[in-house]
Amino acid sequence: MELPFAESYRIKMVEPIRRSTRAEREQWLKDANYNLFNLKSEYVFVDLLTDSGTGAMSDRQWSEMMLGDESYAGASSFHKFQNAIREITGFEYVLPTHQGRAAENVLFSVLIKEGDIVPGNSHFDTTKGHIEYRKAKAVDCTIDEAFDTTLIHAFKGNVDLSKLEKVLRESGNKIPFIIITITCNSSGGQPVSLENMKAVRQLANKYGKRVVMDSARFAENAYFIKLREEGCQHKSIKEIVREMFSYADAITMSAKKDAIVNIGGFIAMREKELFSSSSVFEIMYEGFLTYGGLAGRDLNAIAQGLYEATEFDYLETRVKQVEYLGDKLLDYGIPIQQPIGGHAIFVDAKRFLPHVKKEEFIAQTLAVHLYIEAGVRGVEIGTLLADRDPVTRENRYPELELMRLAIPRRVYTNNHMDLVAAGLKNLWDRRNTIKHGFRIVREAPIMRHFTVELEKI
Ligand code: P71
Repeated sequence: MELPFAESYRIKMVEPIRRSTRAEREQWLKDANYNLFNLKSEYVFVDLLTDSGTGAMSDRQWSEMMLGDESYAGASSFHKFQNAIREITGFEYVLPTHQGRAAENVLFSVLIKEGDIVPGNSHFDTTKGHIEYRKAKAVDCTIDEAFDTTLIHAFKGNVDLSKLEKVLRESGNKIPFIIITITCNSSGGQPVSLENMKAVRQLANKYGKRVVMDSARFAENAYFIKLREEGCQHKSIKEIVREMFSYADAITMSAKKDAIVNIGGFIAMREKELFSSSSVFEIMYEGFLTYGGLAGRDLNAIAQGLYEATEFDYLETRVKQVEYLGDKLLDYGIPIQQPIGGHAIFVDAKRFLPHVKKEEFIAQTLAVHLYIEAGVRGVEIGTLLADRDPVTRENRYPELELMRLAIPRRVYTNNHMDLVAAGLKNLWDRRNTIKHGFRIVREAPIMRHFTVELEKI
């Protein structure tokens, strides 16, 4: 008999979680104004809100926490952190930040000014937020294939080179850099190929532009390259990562994803000049250059996490669990973004709930029903997240209405995945009874999804 696949780790510490009744969940969610961000986490059984900062650190990472050097300046922890980043990414200059969006804030403070245009594959919402906050514009140049959830394509995160070149040709003087998000979260945790990164680099060179990579899930991206890209099967993950980053000038990183820590981030770059100008904002917003909003122990845990996350066995276990859930949903006939991405399952809410109008927040409606059905918390990646147009203040209706089920790293077992799949299957079986969604009662002027208050229609 062929031996089945099994996790490349065992469990040394556990955290209890509690089941609840449907009646309890209905009341809790009503009290939370139907916003899943407002729920107490103890009201959630399986929490798939995000894979960000929710991972389980290894015994080695916890050991590193104990070795943290908490000196204000020049801590050994910073040097460990810097060495790990230099070794793994190949970038010389490193600035720690408290998380990914802080890295964006610091770097974009140097690079973006009012009226600028920043093209890339689907920008993540905090990235877009930091671009728009500076009265600049994010232009989505993702390949069209990404927006058809049924279409199988090995690299649905790829940049459409002709869309990119058109923007470069027409608005070249307003473009400070091109941004590639790896993996592309907004299109479903979909990878970008090495070939595509190289081609973007060549276009950037042709027009004299920088390339920045939003690298939150760079290791998962490298795993897909190893599996899917011609000529990469025999390369190690670490070799692939070095090649990926050889096509970038700078990276922003949310270490809460592929460094498997609960908090942290960084910027890494090649140019000394850019480092010097970023350092000014680093000190203003984040802290001194050798800690940037983090404790020494956090820097140590990130360094160790980066080494672990770029091991093939870890990545295989990680991505296979996401695939396990996705395959189950596909067996039930549930529409999800395919191929299955690296960190999450994205359920196609428009195809799941065809009776709910887009004005009534289709993906949010699905997420609310899943919580009530099974105590599982997903997140809306749809109209609420897409927010209003900053100029017209009209709702933006994205092509895809998705409910994301993000899988924390090394946290849940496949029994939990079975429960999630069963909850969703129950909803799928009675999908025709769900006809109405929600209306907004209160919302913030930017990044409204975190705090929005809703009522049932
Ligand atoms: C995710 C998150 C975290 C999040 C953000 C908004 C709502 C809910 C959860 C964060 C990312 C990301 C990419 C590609 C930058 C950030 C910001 N993602 N780039 O997917 O996915 O990093 O959270 O550390 O500030 O749940 P940060």
